Amino acid sequence: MYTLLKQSGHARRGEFKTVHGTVQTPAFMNVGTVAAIKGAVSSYDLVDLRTQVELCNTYHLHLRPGDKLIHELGGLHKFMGWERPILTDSGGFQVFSLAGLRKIREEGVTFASHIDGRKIFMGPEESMQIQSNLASTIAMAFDECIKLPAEYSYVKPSCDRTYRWLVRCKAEMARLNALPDRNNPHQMLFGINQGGTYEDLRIEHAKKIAALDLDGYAVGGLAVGEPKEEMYHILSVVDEYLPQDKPRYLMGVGTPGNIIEGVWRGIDLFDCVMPSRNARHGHLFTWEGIRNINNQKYERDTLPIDPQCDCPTCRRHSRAYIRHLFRAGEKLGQRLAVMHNLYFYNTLMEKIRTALEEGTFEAFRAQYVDLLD
Ligand code: PRF
Ligand code: ZN
Repeated sequence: MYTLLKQSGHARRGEFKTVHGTVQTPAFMNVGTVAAIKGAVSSYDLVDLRTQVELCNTYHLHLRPGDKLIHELGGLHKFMGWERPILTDSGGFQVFSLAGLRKIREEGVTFASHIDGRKIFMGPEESMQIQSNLASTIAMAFDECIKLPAEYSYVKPSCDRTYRWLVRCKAEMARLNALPDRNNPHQMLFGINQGGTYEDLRIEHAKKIAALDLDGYAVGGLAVGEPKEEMYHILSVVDEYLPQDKPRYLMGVGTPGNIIEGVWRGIDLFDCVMPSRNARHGHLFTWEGIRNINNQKYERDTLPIDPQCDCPTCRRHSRAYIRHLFRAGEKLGQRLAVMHNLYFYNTLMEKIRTALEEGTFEAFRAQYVDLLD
């Protein structure tokens, strides 16, 4: 259940109650695709990093180790030792971005596994069944994420089909939650708005999915190749059609600047591989801008990555040490860098929440939106 605590323009400070605890929003979900954060960051590290929600992927976990096994072992929370909320993405995006040769039909999608090429079918019912076995806190609807730019004549029928898939997802989730052997019989379902960059399709789709009274709503199909101004425009367009009393999630976004602009336009939840992926390449976020720790100039630098940061890495280690670890190819370098970047993103959200509470978000936005983009 979502409670709006304070609104400033379109930006929202809220609280989202789940069976696995309450999420303070706006929040950033940390991506652990295969039930692991890349860079050897554990569930107990995530507690230190003040992570609120972890995101895992239906597609990957279905292929390996298999959702039936995770169900037998008591669900994803128990399996990975994480007690706070978990959101699972539906496979809708991964099937379209990772899998080989696919065929889309009304029933669902046939595709080849990126692991062994094995042919697999996934439709709305299969996606819900897998996510129900995983027993995540929040399941995402099975959708088609369209690559942009795309013709109206492609987007319109795709969007209509994604709506019909959502109706099937809702019915299947209700059926699954009523089964006697579920590890999370209170699993929530979020719908996903699609429509490319076509305003009329976005609005029509948003209205139709809002009427289904789901637990939350995502805006999908953005940050897939369009200029960021187009993404911001679509967010402003759909804002008034998404229910005020439900959380809104912008999928796969983004830079700190994108997040600030998303919050500005009424978004509550975000996820992105950027903090962990960039960290693994030595690209570190700081309150002074982005630093590449591989740079020669850090050779003798005894300061922490960010003097303003009190993450587990910055509390103990110098830039010189982390640079050395990267140059020596030590995995520890990546781990320390990922911990810092995730902590940075979680702190960014905390600062946004405080700014919203104190009525200073407009100034915060002006200060950081370009610095952190
Ligand atoms: N759909 C799903 N997952 C997603 C997206 C989407 O459109 C995106 C788009 N940025 C990221 N992850 N199911
Ligand atoms: Zn730090």
